[in-house]
Amino acid sequence: MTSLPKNAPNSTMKDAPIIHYRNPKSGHCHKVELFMSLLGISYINHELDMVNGAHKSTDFITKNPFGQVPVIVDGEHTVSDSNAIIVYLADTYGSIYPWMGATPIEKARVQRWLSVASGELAKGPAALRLEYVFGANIDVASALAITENLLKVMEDTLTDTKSYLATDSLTLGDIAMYSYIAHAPEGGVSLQPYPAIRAWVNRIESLANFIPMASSPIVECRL
Ligand SMILES: N[C@@H](CCC(=O)N[C@@H](CS)C(=O)NCC(=O)O)C(=O)O
Repeated sequence: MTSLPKNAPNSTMKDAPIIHYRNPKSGHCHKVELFMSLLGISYINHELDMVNGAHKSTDFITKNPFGQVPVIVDGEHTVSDSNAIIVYLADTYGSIYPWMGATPIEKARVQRWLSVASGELAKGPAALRLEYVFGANIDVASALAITENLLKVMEDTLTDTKSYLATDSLTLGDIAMYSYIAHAPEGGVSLQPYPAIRAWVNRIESLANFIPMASSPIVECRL
């Protein structure tokens, strides 16, 4: 098992646990939960009954007007959007470890992967999985094309750096990308042709305090 990066705390004292509003099969939520676990923050998962529209209830809309999970409530602060949440957590509980990168160019590289996570990752592998796991209607041809290009870029990046996406150590860029890439086979996307990506997935899964996302059935490969 790999240790947490140097300077990252493995336990953080808090007065009260963070409340995490989530769906257990959401990679956006897993991203948040994984990061809270890596940081050793105490939190409680609150499962939203999304099948019956709990995420569109008046109460939940006051927490996130977009009616989406994840949302966290940390004392007086309510934060929504998975990338916004991990940035908040890193700044609040991440000690002096450079989760967002240490230099201007590193910060730019980390931010780029956060953008990829809400762009290509969401429109590609996450959308393909959404179709199979939740029965969503998506543009499959577009999602497959985006996914193929994304995996090639990631494979080339990780082949060059041989470790992590943005810098030579773990950053929020990796946390933001991990869940939907690791679970891409649930959307019919095989990671077999991508050895550097598979090694990166294993590297993250070897971190102390790593927690997995609930698995869904692996379906026939379409990419
Ligand atoms: N940009 C948001 C996207 C979150 C998102 O798409 N959440 C999905 C679950 S994975 C959701 O709540 N969907 C319900 C809806 O959009 O009505 C984030 O990163 O948190």
